[in-house]
Amino acid sequence: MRITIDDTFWAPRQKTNAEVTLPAIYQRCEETGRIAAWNLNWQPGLSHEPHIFWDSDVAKWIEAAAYSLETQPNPALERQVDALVDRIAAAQQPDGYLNTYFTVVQPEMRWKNLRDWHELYCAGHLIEAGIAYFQAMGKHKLLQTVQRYADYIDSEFGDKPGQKRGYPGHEEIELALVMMYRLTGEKRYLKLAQFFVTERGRQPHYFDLEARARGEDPTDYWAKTHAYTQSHLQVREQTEPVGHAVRGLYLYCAMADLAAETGDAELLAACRRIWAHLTERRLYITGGVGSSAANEGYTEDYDLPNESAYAETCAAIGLVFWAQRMLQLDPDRRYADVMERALYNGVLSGVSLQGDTFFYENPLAGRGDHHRWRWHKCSCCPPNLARLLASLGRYIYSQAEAALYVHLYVAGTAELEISGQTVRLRQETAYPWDGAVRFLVELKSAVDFTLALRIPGWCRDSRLELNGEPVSLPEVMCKGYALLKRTWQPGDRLQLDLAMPVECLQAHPAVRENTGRVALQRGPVVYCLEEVDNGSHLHDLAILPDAGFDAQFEPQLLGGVVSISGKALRRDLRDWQGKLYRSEPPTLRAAPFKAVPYCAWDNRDPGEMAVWVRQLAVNSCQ
Ligand code: FUB
Ligand code: ZN
Repeated sequence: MRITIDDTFWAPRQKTNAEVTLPAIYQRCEETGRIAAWNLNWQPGLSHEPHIFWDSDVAKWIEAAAYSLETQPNPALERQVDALVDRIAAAQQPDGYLNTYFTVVQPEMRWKNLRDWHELYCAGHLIEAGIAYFQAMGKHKLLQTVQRYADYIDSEFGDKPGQKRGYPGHEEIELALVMMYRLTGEKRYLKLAQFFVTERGRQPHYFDLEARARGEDPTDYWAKTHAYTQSHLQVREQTEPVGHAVRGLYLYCAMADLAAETGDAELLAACRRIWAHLTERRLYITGGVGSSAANEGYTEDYDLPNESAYAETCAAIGLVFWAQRMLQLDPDRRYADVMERALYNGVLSGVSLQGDTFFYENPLAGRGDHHRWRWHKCSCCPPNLARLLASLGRYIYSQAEAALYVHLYVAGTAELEISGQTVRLRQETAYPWDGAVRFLVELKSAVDFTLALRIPGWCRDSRLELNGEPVSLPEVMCKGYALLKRTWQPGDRLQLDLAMPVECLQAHPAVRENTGRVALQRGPVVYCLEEVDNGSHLHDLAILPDAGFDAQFEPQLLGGVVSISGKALRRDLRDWQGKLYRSEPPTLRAAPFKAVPYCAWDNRDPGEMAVWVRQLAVNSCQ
């Protein structure tokens, strides 16, 4: 499928990604030694000692560059990638091994600590980069290099005599191997992915065995539990998301991929159980995942603190990857709804509007001291964001035989082959600021197919017209999609109208911090209040039940966003002079408020921020 995006929301971000973010990441990789590491000439005493996850940062940058080159040719960028590919290929060892850290810093430790070190994780990212660059530009060099590496890994790991029965502590390679299988048709890559996934959590536990082999006591494991790496149980027995969020999400992606390729119903069932648990009890309203910094992951059900939310950008991205895979297996809007929530909120907040600074954690409240950084020692998020933004087109549609699914509303075109004919679907919309979407079906002659349009879960009033005639939505709905099965004619037109009033969302009563608070959402966009618009002490502001929300598009604000204003109350601080406690009720004063999209926060003067805001009680007791 060939996708173009020419809207006013994502297209500018893709442009910034290509023109600012990609060069910025490369420059920072260069400044920190990540590029030079591939020369394999680091020696003790020199600065920029390679780190165990550096290769993954560079690989993700190549992957992002590949997706960007696919849609926006850029000879200078292409030359830069080619030069880097030459360095990487030259760094490959005679046996096929390819890792900067374990070649120059600790060569004697190769494959000795799969639990904590990131060899297989880095390998996975390199494989993804090789595939992406080949698919984008038709260039084989990196693909051949990483395929040789995958073959070497295949010879080292498995259940044959002499092979290691290990698997990665940080999942990633599994999904990359499925991609390699899909590209090459070579079953050995699929089998290796299957091995890594199904071996996980078997007893005796591989990570304990290798700890003993290193002379360590496995009970001294710093993370205390194998749940940290989702290896506390075999994957088929797992029922909830545990441990480090990004690791888990990459594993669930691979489980979904394997279920798709092999029809493994148990893997799919495990994915569905974990998905339900995550989305019903552990998901931030922004699509953020993993509330705790201590394990970069999950704690308990409904433990969703705002200010200390970890919600790593990579985790929201991992959720998008997984949602997309679940959608391919089962086109059910529950997956697309979550994918959309993460994309418009907790993913996009990870990068500044200028495109050159990044959040690692994405809290839902702040006191003015949390800001995006130019670079972080652990810089997994920026290139992850860059590769997702550059490949956004892949998330908008999917094709299932003679059906074209539209999961996201983004102006642009999709061109695909159905029953031997080229079908071109054009979307025109100002989404997410406006819920009106026009479709134009461009064909040479009539074609039978199903066009499936997602009616988002957040939308409570939707209308659809085909060539000016109303379509009865209840009659065509299936799992949240309006299925329009017909013989499409050249020039057929559809008009979808999704009402998007401002909604006050409440959290489950078990989410302690959000008691008495609401979050504002309009369409897929979650809002927040910032000090720059509302003054400080945001905790004291209370939205009125009849707040009179007014949503206005402001072209000059934050690159052009819809802001929400309304009525609130605040306590008067002036009559508290000299007192810490008192018995008189507070004096309340009217305080109009203004909310902006969460994804755009921290792009102006620093200050407090809050997604969840107090609301004066709406209902009395019954
Ligand atoms: O360890 C590699 C990456 O760094 C993980 O995916 C992130 O969560 C961060 O820990
Ligand atoms: Zn990250």
